[in-house]
Amino acid sequence: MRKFLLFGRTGVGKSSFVNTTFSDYIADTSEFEACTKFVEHYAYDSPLGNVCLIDTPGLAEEDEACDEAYLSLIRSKVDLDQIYATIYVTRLDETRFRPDEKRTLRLLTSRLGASIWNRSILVLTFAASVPVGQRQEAISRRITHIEEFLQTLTVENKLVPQFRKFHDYWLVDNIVSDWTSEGVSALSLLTA
Ligand SMILES: Nc1nc2c(ncn2[C@@H]2O[C@H](COP(=O)(O)OP(=O)(O)O)[C@@H](O)[C@H]2O)c(=O)[nH]1
Ligand SMILES: [Mg+2]
Repeated sequence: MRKFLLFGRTGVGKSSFVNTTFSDYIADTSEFEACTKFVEHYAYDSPLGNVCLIDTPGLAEEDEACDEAYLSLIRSKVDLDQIYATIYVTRLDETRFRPDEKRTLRLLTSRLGASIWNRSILVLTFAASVPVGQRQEAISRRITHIEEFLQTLTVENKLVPQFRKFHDYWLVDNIVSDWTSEGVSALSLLTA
């Protein structure tokens, strides 16, 4: 069973991604309040293979103390050695590289260890919210911001292993289904 650990800020679409992947409403999602207060394991025996997605509480929802509590919860509920890959979820349609995202990346790295990025996938949600003509530029900008930040963070703090790049990048829209004609199912990527 391949286990994937999802993390990212509140409202970026982590729980929705679980639903998109399993094509069923199993993880609670919410427009108004962060609703994942627990670390939830969703396992699915698919014809393509057995996959487990671990949904976690959204970070950067309130203050840093709240984030610390969520990270302790993740540490106590998840055996990081058993994780096949981590999935960092963030929105494609944010134009600025926001301070709360930097803080989230810094906290994740310092509390869970730089090795969480060893085999990590960057999932960019809200793809349909960016007009087609601007999508490629938005993708490059988001990837560059996040990767350069993690590279600098691990180098300056002498963290091992040094971050280089994400293993893979997936463009997702959890709500709009007809935004691209080139889509493949998330499940096929997770089991590939
Ligand atoms: N348009 C659009 N809305 C999304 C997408 N992903 C999530 N949402 C919406 O954003 C809100 C927060 O999503 P949720 O999955 O609860 O985020 P989480 O806090 O990261 O688990 C919900 O209202 C979702 O319907 C997406 O890819 N596109
Ligand atoms: Mg959630």
